Amino acid sequence: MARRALITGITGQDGSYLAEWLLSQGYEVWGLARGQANPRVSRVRKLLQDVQLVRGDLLDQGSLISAVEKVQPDEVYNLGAISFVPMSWEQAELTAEVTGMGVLRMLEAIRVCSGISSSRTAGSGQIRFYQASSSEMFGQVRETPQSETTPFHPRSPYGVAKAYGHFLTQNYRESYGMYAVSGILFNHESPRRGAEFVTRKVSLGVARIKLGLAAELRLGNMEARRDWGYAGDYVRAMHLMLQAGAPEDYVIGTGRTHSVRELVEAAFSAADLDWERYVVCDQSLHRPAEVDLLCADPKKARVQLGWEPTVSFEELVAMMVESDVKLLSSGGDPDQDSSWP
Ligand code: NAP
Ligand code: G4F
Repeated sequence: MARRALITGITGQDGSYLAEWLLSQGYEVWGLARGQANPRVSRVRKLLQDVQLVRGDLLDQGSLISAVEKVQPDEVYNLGAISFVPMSWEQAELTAEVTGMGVLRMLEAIRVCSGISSSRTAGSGQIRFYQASSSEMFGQVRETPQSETTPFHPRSPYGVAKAYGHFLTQNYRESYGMYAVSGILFNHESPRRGAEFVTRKVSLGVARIKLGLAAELRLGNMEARRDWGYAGDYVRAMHLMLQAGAPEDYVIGTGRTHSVRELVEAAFSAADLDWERYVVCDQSLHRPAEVDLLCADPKKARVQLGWEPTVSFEELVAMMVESDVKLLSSGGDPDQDSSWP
């Protein structure tokens, strides 16, 4: 029988790539979709026709229990979150509820549906759980590169909420013997990345300028450095983590870091444009507390899971610029169905 996976965050970037990867591996894939008339659900229905949807919300414990009961999954991937860091200052409580408490609700749904309690721990054949932890938890980094043993110092309400979810996942593993793991993923991008994140904002900005649809691109902190990889590579790592003999946490990244300035240079040069003519530094886009530098040490994943990234930073940037030039030249709207290649 096909293994069954339930993915929260199915309408997001990672949800789409993970669903495609699991379908290619012979899985029956279910996605948790929220809302009465969520416009992003139709995009999923169009792109991922073989994915089945179940209604539910990370804010609603009962809906998660019903979803787990209905799907009877072998594996649950909890990718749902408020994931845009600046929004976490504007709506800190909502971020805590969805990105933090949502992890508790999902773990509880699995625990209750599996009949696990303090006197009855998980046995073989249990549901395996993946939590989407984040390099934002390292925040003001204590060492570089960052590994599974680097202490956390989150710098945003988002990072704090992720740290809660991370420790809770570890705690359910230790308290109940659940197969529950966290992937500490560094920034990963693609042509399906939300337009609010800097890589996509830049690739869309370059495409608009190239096509004469805009005259400038306004950005915040150009000196921040990130370890940027390709989302299609990172979802393979999520799957590998749930196939390992024992549940453990892993750092996933490329081990290379670039500044926003370098990203901008690469993206404009991919379209034969001189970035200095178009980019405007906008103080209002700076954050109340910044994460200056992130760089992964992915050695454990390489050695224990055999995971390696396949797309370089330069290839990723060129892929995103090319995709957005194509999208906008054909009249596509990045916020609509057509935006997912
Ligand atoms: P994304 O594109 O922003 O997707 C977020 C998903 O969460 C969307 O499908 C959204 O669904 C869903 N969601 C939001 N509120 C929800 C709620 N109340 N109940 C259920 N679902 C809800 O994020 P992503 O880039 O794919 O990232 C996936 C996960 O990995 C997130 O948890 C993110 O924090 C984490 N992460 C991402 C990165 C990265 O670089 N991409 C790195 C480390 C960790 P709607 O359509 O209903 O809004
Ligand atoms: O693309 P960003 O918004 O991503 P950020 O904050 O690193 O978070 C992403 O990666 C995390 C993993 O480390 C995930 F957990 C999280 O969910 C999300 O996917 O910003 C990257 C950097 C920041 O330093 C920001 O200050 O780019 C800088 N930046 C400069 N100008 C900008 C802009 N970021 C955005 N979004 N927009 C700008 O105009």
